[in-house]
Amino acid sequence: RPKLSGPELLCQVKEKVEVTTLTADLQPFSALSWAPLLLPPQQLTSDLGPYKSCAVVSSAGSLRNSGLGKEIDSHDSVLRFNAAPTSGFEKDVGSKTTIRLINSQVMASDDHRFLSSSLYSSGVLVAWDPAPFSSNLSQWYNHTDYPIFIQYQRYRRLHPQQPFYILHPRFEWQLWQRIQDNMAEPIQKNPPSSGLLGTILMMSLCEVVHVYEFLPSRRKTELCHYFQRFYDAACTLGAYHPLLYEKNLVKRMNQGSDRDIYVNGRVTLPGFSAMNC
Ligand code: NCC
Repeated sequence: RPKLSGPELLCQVKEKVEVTTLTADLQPFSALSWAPLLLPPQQLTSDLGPYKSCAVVSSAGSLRNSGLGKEIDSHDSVLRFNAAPTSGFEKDVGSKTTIRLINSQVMASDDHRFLSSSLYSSGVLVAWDPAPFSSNLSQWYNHTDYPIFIQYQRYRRLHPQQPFYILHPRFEWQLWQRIQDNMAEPIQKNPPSSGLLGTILMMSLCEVVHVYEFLPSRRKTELCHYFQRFYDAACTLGAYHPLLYEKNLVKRMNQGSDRDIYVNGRVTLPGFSAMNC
């Protein structure tokens, strides 16, 4: 199989990965008592954006002492992940949060206090759960990895005004397939990390996307998160998620310079709307 160039890879992702979210009209949700009341009527991509410039802020330890906060906040829309805070870390990660992408583990675990913590109560929430490969929505609904739908219902009832979407599992696996088809070896059959899901999500909403410390800069460290004293190289290299392959793909799609990665931990990607395929 020929190795695709950066622009070819970008176009392939644009053509083959649909950024979709669950809507109230979808089976089996349309037939459940809670879902039509609580799930959004429309797709996230028809409700949000388009934005000119967007920032995706990974949670990597290498953001510490980066001084990137002002630059990150200068974007029209900023995406953050899971329990990553801004308070106390503004100098390095900024303070604007437009969208927060959370995995179902965060929604379900007691330590994150998902239902009550103020961390989650501003901006747009987007959640996802690792669905089994090639399962349909009903199979997944009956066997989610973590209780995403129970927590979603609880949260929506407590915060009825806050926009809150759930990623369609088809998006996870279409993106996984792009990684697999562009790698020479078989990769683990687990969905991509929140980092890559969020990056592609933003490419569907923005003209240009800057991703921070997904490809580690010269500040690369075993510190897992910028906000926690916990060290594990697997946070950067991956274990459950095919993270190293995700990073390989993003490196190939990057339109910025290698120096930009090295100095600023910054990758530049075009939004789908700005691509000529
Ligand atoms: O760590 P996590 O990810 O919340 O980080 C968000 C995204 O940032 C990128 N990252 C993070 C740390 C690092 N050193 N390098 C990085 O490149 C990754 O792209 C990552 O996706 C997740 O993907 O949802 C993940 O969530 C955590 C955990 O569930 C949450 O932080 C809540 O505690 C997972 N950790 C565990 O399950 C122990 C992690 O594997 C993936």
